[in-house]
Amino acid sequence: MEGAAIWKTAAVCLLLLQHVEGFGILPGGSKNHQEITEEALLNVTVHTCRAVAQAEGSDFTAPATPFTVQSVAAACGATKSSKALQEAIRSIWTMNIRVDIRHALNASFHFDDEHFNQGRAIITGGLQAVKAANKQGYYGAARKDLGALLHSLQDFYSHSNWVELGNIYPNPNLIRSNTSVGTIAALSRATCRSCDGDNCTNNILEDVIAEQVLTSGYFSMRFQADKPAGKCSHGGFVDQTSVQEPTGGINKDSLSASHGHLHTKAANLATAATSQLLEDVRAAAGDQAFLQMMGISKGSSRALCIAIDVTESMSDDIQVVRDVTASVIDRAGDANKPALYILVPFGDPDVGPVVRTTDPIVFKSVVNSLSVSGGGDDAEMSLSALQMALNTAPRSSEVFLFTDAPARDGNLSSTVIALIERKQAMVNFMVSNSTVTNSRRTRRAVSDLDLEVYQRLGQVSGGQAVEVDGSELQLAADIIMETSNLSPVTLLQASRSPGRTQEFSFQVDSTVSNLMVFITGQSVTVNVTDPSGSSQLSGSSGSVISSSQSVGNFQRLKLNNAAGAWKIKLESSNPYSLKVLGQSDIDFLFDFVQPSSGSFGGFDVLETRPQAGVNGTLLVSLTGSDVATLTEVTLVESSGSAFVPGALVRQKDGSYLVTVSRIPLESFVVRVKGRVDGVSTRQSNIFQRQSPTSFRGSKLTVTADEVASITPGSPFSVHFTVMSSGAAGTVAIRASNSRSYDSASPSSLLLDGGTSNGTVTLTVPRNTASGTDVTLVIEAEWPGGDDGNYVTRQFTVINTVTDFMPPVCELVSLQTNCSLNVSAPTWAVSVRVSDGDDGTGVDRVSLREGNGTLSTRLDPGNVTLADYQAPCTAAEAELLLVDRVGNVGYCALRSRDAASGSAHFAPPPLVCVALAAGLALQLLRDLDLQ
Ligand SMILES: *[C@@H]1O[C@H](CO)[C@@H](O)[C@H](O)[C@H]1NC(C)=O
Ligand SMILES: *[C@@H]1O[C@H](CO)[C@@H](O)[C@H](O)[C@H]1NC(C)=O
Ligand SMILES: *[C@@H]1O[C@H](CO)[C@@H](O)[C@H](O)[C@H]1NC(C)=O
Ligand SMILES: *[C@@H]1O[C@H](CO)[C@@H](O)[C@H](O)[C@H]1NC(C)=O
Ligand SMILES: *[C@@H]1O[C@H](CO)[C@@H](O)[C@H](O)[C@H]1NC(C)=O
Ligand SMILES: *[C@@H]1O[C@H](CO)[C@@H](O)[C@H](O)[C@H]1NC(C)=O
Ligand SMILES: [Ca+2]
Ligand SMILES: [Ca+2]
Repeated sequence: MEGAAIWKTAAVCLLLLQHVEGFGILPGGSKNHQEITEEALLNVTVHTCRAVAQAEGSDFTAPATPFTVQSVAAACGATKSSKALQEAIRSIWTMNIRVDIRHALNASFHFDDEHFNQGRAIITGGLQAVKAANKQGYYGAARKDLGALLHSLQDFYSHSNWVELGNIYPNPNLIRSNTSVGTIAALSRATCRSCDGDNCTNNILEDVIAEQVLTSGYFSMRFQADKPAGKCSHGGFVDQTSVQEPTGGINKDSLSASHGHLHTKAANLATAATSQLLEDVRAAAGDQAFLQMMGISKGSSRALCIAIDVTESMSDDIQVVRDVTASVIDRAGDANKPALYILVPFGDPDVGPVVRTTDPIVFKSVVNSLSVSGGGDDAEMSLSALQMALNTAPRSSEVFLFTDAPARDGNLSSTVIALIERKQAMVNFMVSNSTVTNSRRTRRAVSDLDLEVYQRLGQVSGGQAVEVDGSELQLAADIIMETSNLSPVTLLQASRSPGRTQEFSFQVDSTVSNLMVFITGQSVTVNVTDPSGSSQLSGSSGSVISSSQSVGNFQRLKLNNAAGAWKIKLESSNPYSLKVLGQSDIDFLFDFVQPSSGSFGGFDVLETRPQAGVNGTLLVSLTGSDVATLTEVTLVESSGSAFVPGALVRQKDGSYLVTVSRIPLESFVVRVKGRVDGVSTRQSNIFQRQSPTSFRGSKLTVTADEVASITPGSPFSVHFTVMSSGAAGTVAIRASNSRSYDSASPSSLLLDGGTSNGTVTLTVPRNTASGTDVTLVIEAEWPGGDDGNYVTRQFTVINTVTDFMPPVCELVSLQTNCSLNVSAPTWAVSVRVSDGDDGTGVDRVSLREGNGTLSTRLDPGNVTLADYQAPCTAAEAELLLVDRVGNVGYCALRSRDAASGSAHFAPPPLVCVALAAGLALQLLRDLDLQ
């Protein structure tokens, strides 16, 4: 401990802390939270896809081990979902590692200090929220809650003596609320002796082991921390309790930890426990919903989101939207079927309700049944509708907004931009220019100034704002919505205001097809040069441009695919925007992150704008290829050509931490370049991609409390802090939430000494359904709107759960007709499924094992009756019984000795399924026995 001076900086403490507090959070020689989480997620996803394939009677080939995102998506028959799967896994493990940053010193989150019941409550509370959110279809919220609770679950195996007690299975009671975690050592009971120097192999007391008493290491960074007498410490030189008697520690966080000799066992148990919990989540959700949570869908992994003005003047346009929607859905077919459909009708003052469905037929019929009415004055609530659509849409969605009116709620612009940045969503505005006549004159309903609001949002999001005559709307919508079927990648995006003549270049790789150029702006001349040097003007078709269409203020060119360096020259003095899209599997994902300290100290995904003017960090992952590598990441300012290059550090999991020397205050996009190996020519294996979304840094920093799940009925407060790295003064504050719940917050804050605190108080109405997700946006802005920042917090509403018991089954009748002289011998069984008098009720009964047929019906007493019939060759089956809060039970059906007509009916025994790693996963089949 020669480095006592080390304690002088909190930042260094945090850095060191992360090396000891829980499995590592970044890859290294030992297994860390990220690897444990990813391995279990991929495994359970494979199990689920296998079960779905079996149920559909189709073949399933498990991918080679180790599983990768690509190979799992392919095995699931969903190669187009690989980006969404990667995004899902990333959002789960980034929430997992966040626990070490946001709750570093809270023992309960890490099962330190013998906080077993508190730790278990974090897991079971989180699990209820995950199940409730999945049930409502709020998969984004489910992923966040899941990631956070997995951290604590995994820490149990590293920080407690579960491994030392000789256990070879996970502790099933960590994911159940109404059971005992085990015998926890009394506060007065000694559990450890001092280690023999550095050798801690035998420091847990023999009687603790013999009596199977649970203990965990105490941990503190404070000098002279008061550890209760005789207790084990966490260990490691940051842990100040480990120098007190009994010295040493018991954590298994890494191979070099105090109990590093047990690290591998602990990490394997943590992986098995993670799989066990995921299997429980899957059983509660059902296979299809679980796969949706993982981002896997058979068609496109994207959502089709439409916001539409339904006021009187839209009557003609609505028919166009119906037609276009129908043709987009029909053209998509099964191969490109959107994973989700979202519709937000809006007028004035009414907005919504949001329609969310995965069924194209339902969606078409909802769109067809839209009717127009009212609208009051000439402006409508278009940004409120957009806000609602963005809050509902999954990340990386594309939204289409149809209107013929200006935004009445233009003051929501900054909130909408915050959501666009957070969701990395693309918004396209289809504005049909109508006229309004008042007593004196006729004028355009949407003035140039009004249109600018839409244009700015379109540009920030990488979408278009197209203004067309009503008669051209059909054509424009057809052109713009064509890309919704393509899962497009952005190769280049730029805008100039005022316009000027400029040549842009972009690189096309051989994986790209369907090359398209979109240009908005009045009177823009376009000259495209392909890699061979041939050039062509838009408006004609030939060897470079295969087709070109122009409508309103908008042109779309389709280019002949050719890999290599392209150029495009735009000439206009009017403002214009340019976007080059193509179709390719190779794309990228990224987040701005906040390194907690140094280059290996962990990082937290930012839910705010990064700080402008100083260095910044991005976490970038390539998607859609196992053989692509990243060579360059650059921030390119949207309005000019200034750029900031990044320095790349490849991580063990294949992602890249990228440091840039400066985050611009001006709007910028993220551009990546890389190589695909195994592609023939050198020219064609270099790829370029850009973020459709524009971002910006801010000199304001906004931080807020972490919000766990919220119980409806009583107000709760979220504390936030605004800091300025520049001037002092008064900033405007705005807090909004995705559900329009009542909230109170200051309208401004004086940044005295550069910082100030505030509180948002939010009340979730008492009758709110469990699983409802809420996004809170807290914004701070300097007067004049030149600079502003925000922080978002997402949380799940959860009503108090009192039902911890799964449904049970009871035999009603069993008939066997298995005698040999019957041509197709079968057996049939009927069971009654109920959830007990105090239960929430049976939600779902499904077939888990068995190839017979199951039918269920509700009898008058609200009891579910399940009838199962199967051939005598298949004498066993198992039903999955789920109640309304997601408690999962199993019901074994057996016709063991069918020929003699006797039947065996009983709750299934504990069954151990051996895993390849030599571990066993103890399935929770005994829930109803406990
Ligand atoms: C640590 O102690 C145990 C017994 O207490 C002994 O078996 C083992 O060899 C020791 N390890 C080392 C590296 O000294
Ligand atoms: C288009 O650009 C190319 C290359 O810059 C140039 O050679 C060609 O003359 C241009 N064509 C027209 C019609 O301006
Ligand atoms: C609608 O917009 C188009 C293109 O911007 C313009 O040519 C036309 O005159 C406008 N129509 C009306 C009615 O304002
Ligand atoms: C970023 O800037 C800070 C403050 O100047 C510095 O301490 C840190 O080392 C820099 N980080 C990187 C990765 O350059
Ligand atoms: C803001 O709150 C934090 C704790 O949440 C506190 O440490 C800080 O002193 C407060 N700052 C001001 C200016 O009140
Ligand atoms: C995941 O699957 C692989 C390959 O089947 C296996 O080696 C590994 O043990 C599994 N892990 C878990 C936690 O199920
Ligand atoms: Ca109106
Ligand atoms: Ca129940």
